[in-house]
Amino acid sequence: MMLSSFRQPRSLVRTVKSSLRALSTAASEGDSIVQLYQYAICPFCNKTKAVLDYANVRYDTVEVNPLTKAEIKWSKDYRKVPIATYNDQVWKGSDVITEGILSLDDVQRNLTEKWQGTDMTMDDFRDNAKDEFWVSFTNDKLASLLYPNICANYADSYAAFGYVQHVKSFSWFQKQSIRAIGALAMYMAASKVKSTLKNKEEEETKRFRVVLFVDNHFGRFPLFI
Ligand SMILES: N[C@@H](CCC(=O)N[C@@H](CS)C(=O)NCC(=O)O)C(=O)O
Repeated sequence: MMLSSFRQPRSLVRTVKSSLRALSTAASEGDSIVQLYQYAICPFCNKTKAVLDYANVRYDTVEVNPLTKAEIKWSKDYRKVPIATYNDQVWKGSDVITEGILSLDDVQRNLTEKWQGTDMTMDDFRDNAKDEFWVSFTNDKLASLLYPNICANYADSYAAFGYVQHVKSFSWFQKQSIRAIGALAMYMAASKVKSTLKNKEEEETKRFRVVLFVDNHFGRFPLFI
């Protein structure tokens, strides 16, 4: 990087700071930041954040009110979380967001640097059997069975929705209503999932416990047995 020798001290400090920021974070062509619309306890959102963190991408989260979804009212055709925006792009769903992130030049550069001295490549990272296994495990097993496990009864479900108390953008009334109604809705949905699984995997679902964490390229994953 070239610095003008006549630069004022304050602007030099600013330049160094922003250079450091650029080195330590990958996301951003310009100063754009990925905006991630999420529920804090949504497994797909947390899976996406694991990718963002691994790739050292700067992002802001916007907590979506699960009762009104007012924060994503601009998205008419896709009403789930996570959704992410970056510059003029909208990425709908965790896998699309992951692909969007991995297609950014800065991210690719940063990851390639991170893997120096290993045999990992971008192509390998995006498409290999081990990752495919973990992505489908997360989507099909972990994500779909997490809610039935944390919302197994109303008390557990109410406890799981305790996260709303920490969302600064929600009013007192929103916190109480999301917690009470959300917990009931998730408890009912969880019961439905459980009865669907009853024939197939009843015992397996009941026995699910977090027993160990497995390291993967994306970070740490809980493994249920
Ligand atoms: N295939 C999607 C699934 C996303 C999903 O099902 N998200 C749930 C929250 S965990 C959702 O938004 N459900 C609709 C709702 O809350 O009304 C992905 O990978 O992102």
